[in-house]
Amino acid sequence: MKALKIIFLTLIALSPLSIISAEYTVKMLNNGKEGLMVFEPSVLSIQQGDTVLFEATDVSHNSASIPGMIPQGAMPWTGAMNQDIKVTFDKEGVYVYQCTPHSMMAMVGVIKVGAPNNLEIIKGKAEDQKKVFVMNKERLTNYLLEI
Ligand SMILES: [Cu+2]
Repeated sequence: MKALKIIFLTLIALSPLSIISAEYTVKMLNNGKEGLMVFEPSVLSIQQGDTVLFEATDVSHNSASIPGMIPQGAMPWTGAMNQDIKVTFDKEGVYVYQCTPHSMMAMVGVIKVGAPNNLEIIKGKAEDQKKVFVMNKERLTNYLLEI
């Protein structure tokens, strides 16, 4: 019986799926530490399998991945306005997302899952994305410097 228990515990310890995944919360805010229309925290470092709850703290926001700014093969997401959305990150890499109505105000966020193996691609795309911003033009560039 004791041997079985040890085998069982060993299996749990060795199985990657059994590692307890963490859950993080990102708030969607009209006004945060970094200014107007921000996700907080704006840059998040998590592990594969972790979940992020994008919380509709203030109204008129959503969270949506930006096409071409997530790892290849990763699942995109588009949250509804004024709604919480939970996203589980199963693929390693850097993800950039935005609030759709405030994309011009650079209401964007960055999530690094495990190793940032697509960072150079994302940095290249960020240069194009910057053209959309009418304010906070350096925000995304600065976020990516934290990765
Ligand atoms: Cu917004």
